[in-house]
Amino acid sequence: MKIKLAKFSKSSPDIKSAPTYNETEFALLGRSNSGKSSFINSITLNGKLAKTSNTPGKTRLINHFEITTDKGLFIIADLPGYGYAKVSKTTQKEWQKNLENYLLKRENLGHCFLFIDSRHGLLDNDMQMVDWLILNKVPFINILAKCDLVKQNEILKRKKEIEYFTKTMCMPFSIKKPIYRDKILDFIEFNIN
Ligand SMILES: Nc1nc2c(ncn2[C@@H]2O[C@H](COP(=O)(O)OP(=O)(O)OP(=O)(O)O)[C@@H](O)[C@H]2O)c(=O)[nH]1
Ligand SMILES: [Mg+2]
Repeated sequence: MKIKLAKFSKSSPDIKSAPTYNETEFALLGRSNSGKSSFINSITLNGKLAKTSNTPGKTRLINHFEITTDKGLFIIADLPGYGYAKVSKTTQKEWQKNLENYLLKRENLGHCFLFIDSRHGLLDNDMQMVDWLILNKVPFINILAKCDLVKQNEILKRKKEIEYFTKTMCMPFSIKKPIYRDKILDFIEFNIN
């Protein structure tokens, strides 16, 4: 599958103000700083499309992107990262509720991509997210992000651990290694209408 055009659509605070689409949407989910926005830039080969940062908590709104390919259009939703330590527990809970509401009600949602930093593996709040996704039957796969920062045997170990715990596939990814990009695009192509 070839990307023809990638366009930012809109930032929305919640599902009510989000743009509606008939096309399949992939929602990026995961801790703050796990590499979600960088993934968009890497997949679309457009380094400036989504804002990335060394400071966790960069993405605080739901950002939609429309991606035109030779196989049709698909949507990416960049969701606010969870586990951002610098905000109060009450605010974190509010964000989490907002996130869950989005995932439960978004009609064109295909799969969630759950981002896990390969250096840390599944942390407590990731496990809670996984439990919630399974309980609510929200389809997801895992993205083992920043794979360039760990050794090959570590990648395999983490991948196995994650697949065992989540009972769903885990795809390694790195913005520095094009081979992973091709595999994700194959997955998306297979899952768009
Ligand atoms: N080495 C390496 N660094 C990465 C990779 N992906 C992302 N990063 C870095 O990790 C940091 C965070 O990336 P973001 O894409 O902004 O993370 P995010 O998940 O969107 O974070 P929030 O918006 O806070 O939820 C940035 O400094 C990126 O350059 C990767 O594959 N390899
Ligand atoms: Mg981000």
